[in-house]
Amino acid sequence: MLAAGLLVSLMAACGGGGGGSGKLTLGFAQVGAESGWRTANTKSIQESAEQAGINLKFSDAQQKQENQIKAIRSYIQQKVDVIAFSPVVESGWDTVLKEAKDAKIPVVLTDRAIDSADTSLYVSFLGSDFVEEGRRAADWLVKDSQGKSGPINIVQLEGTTGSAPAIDRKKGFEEVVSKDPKFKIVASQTGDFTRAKGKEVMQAFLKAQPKIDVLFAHNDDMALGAIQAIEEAGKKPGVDIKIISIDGVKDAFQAMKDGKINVVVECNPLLGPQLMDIVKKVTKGEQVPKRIQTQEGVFTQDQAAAALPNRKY
Ligand code: GYE
Repeated sequence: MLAAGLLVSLMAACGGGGGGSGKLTLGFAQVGAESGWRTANTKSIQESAEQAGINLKFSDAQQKQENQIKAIRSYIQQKVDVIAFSPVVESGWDTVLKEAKDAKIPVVLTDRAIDSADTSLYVSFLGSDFVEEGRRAADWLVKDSQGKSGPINIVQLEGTTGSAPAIDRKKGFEEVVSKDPKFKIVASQTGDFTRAKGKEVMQAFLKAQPKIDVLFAHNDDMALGAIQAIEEAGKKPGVDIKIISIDGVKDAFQAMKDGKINVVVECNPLLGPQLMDIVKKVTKGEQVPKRIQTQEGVFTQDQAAAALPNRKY
């Protein structure tokens, strides 16, 4: 009886659902749940918000820009303290970000950038250098192909059309391989960053292309889907077709350990702690850098087994 009474009075004291608690509210508009990278990114944001005592409003746009715009508008209406989002595509954000600016709500771009000329529409960008990731992927191939005569036929599985990582990884990779005419990109198509699409497009590549030496996948999930297609076609992934991927999720490390992926360029999804830091700073009126870049590495098969137990995503 006593315990029950205490519980009721405690609940009464906490009434109001956290409103007026003085907690900061962050509205986060996520791209979707398309990849292992994205799942790790979402988890990092949710856990870090909790740890930082920040009230998080979270929405999943299912990879559709119109859903993200709706979510951002609803955060503006709810008068959240800060809006953060990972833009599904690069362009088409000016109108809604202008609305946020007029409402004096700071916006933080997380993971993916936008191509707007008006940089006053956001306070900070937090994420990776995708062009550099593309270059690193190609650098590995250049080294691995030393002394080999061409043509070396490459197929490319691109990320979501119009997204910053798809545009930039393609740019960085092609910038490097185009310097040597022995490299030929014989097919390049989007697999939308998913396993299912990666498999489907790789199946089509295998049917259409008489000789494929290398697959460059813009993310691990597409590479993992493509591995299934390659095996079903009776070929050995990592041997008959060399595979280069980006992200570094555990499943890709396992595939490297198994000899099926040759190299992974790391892209860190654990952006939550840095994001919460930025949220706290901007709401205090402190200056934050316009661009905050994450530190990342490149992993090859011989490093995969040792690195796997320590992977955090
Ligand atoms: O590489 C991919 C995800 O924007 C960096 O999005 C991110 C990319 C990541 O779907 O797996």
